[in-house]
Order: sequence, then C-alpha cells, then structure tokens
Amino acid sequence: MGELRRRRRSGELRTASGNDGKERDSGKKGFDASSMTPEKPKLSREQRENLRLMHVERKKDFICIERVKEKIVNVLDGLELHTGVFSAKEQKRIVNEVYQLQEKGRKGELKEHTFNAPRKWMRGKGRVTIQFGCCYNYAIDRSGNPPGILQREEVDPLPPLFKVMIRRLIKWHVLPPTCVPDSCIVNIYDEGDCIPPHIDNHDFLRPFCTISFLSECDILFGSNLKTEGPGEFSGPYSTPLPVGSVLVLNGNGADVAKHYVPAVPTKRISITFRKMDESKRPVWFTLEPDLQGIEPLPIKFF
Ligand SMILES: O=C(O)CCC(=O)C(=O)O
Repeated sequence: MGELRRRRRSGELRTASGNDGKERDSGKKGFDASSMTPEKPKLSREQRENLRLMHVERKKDFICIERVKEKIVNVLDGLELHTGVFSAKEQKRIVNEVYQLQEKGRKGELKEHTFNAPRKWMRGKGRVTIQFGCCYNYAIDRSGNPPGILQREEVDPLPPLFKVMIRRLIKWHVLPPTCVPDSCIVNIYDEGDCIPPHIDNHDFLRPFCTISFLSECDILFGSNLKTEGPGEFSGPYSTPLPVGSVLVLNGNGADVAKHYVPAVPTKRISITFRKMDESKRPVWFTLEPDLQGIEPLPIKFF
C-alpha cells in the first residue's frame, strides 16, 4: 500500500504534508433512524487532535538536590516527562515499524553503520541499536575516533513514520520548533539489557528526548553514579518511564546529571531523537523537506 494511502487510513498518526486541519464531518448531532441509538457527535480531525493534546500530562518539577563543584544544585532542572503523547494504537504501529527495521538490519538491507546487534558477552551488554540521520560513535574506536558523530560514515535517513513522530513532538509542545531532531537512535532492550550512565555528547543540541515502548522501566539520574555489578548501577533519583511517554532532557537534567537505564525486567524499546550541531552534521547530510517550518499548535488549547 502506498505511504500516503496508509497514512490516510490510519486516522491517528496523520501525514507530515501539512493538511491536518481539514474537517471530515460537520459535527452534526442526531439519531440513527435504523437503530434509534443516539449518534455520537463526530469530531473533526483537528478537534480530536486538540482533545488529545489537552490530555497530555506534563511533569516539569523534577527535583534532586546534590552538591556539585561546591554548589548546591537541582541536578534535574530542565527535565520534563510528557505522558500520553502516543496512543496504544500508535505505539503498536511504531513498534511494528521498529521490528521491520530490525529485520531489515539482520538481513543486511540497511547501511552497515545503521544496524548494530552486539554479541551478548555479559549481562547488560546486548542492546541492539539502529541509527538514522548520523552514525554516532559511543566510545573511542579502533581508528582512534573519539566518541561523537562520525561525519564520513553513512547511515540510513530517518524513516517516514519517525518524521511523523517528530512533527507530533513539535506540534504538541514537547520539543521547541528551534530544535527539530534530525537524527535518532532506536534502542532495543532484551530482558537484562541496560544503557550505562552517560551524558549525551555535545555533538547533539539540547533539548533532546527519548520515547518509551513495550514496557515501563525506571530511568535513574545523578551527578555521581556507582557501578554495583554487571548492568547494575546505583543513583540518587529514579523515575518510571510509562509507555507512550516522552522524556525531554535539557539544562542540568541533560548536562549535570548522568542518566541510565538499569537491566530491564522485560523487553523494551526506546527511540531517542536529537538535533545535530550544524558543524557536526555528516558530510552527506541534506535537510529533510518535511521537517521544515513545523508550527506548534496554538497555545490556547492548554
Ligand atoms: O532507553 C532510554 O530510555 C534511554 C536512552 C538513552 O539514554 C540514549 O539513547 O542515549
């Protein structure tokens, strides 16, 4: 099925084409003469989107006070959790897409650096990653490249569905229009996999965000995190990441506190969206036309 037809039929994650505001029905009330049951008033797509937007819960008051460089600071200042951004139906569609991409990666149908499935040589170390938009080097590699974006390595471009997700994040006031992501990393965790404590590299701008799928898990924060064992660390602050939620990292929450996901109790997927620093973009990078000029929906709906 063509991409456009598929998106029209979905009714939920609609296209990035910008015609989202068109009404489908006049919203008339009345009775269905055949069954005599009252007809529900039909809402336009725009009305439905506004209703959903109003129901997003936004937690912005994370507090974890620590002494850092002789100063008392809230190391979570700037952190936000937006819950209910992707519905159960949308999550299912996104997870299916991730599984299809994983399958393509396994079959060698993605660019070499897009898909990485490490051998599980110890507990916590099996996380599969799929990168789009740029190739990120997690640790100093064999050629001596430091951690950061490898500007000469090619990966696949952002899949169309991921660009629809990004448009949602901007339109629904989760990320600012000044920081539209142009790259992402999909993390596929099996039971026992983790992501160790880290601060995201400054080749990526702030804020950035991570979206949770399949199962809820805790994310831990702290300026000084201790290793307790394979895939296990301890930190002063923990918060759950519900499925369909978006965690936005900014300010101290991105740059003073490290974050990590301890060994997950059950399979989980996250998608981390980030905007690259312009000077760090890959040499082959071109702007995505459908990620330009995205406007947040009017604030009056809050
Ligand atoms: O899986 C998560 O929620 C965290 C992901 C993360 O920290 C990262 O991709 O850098």
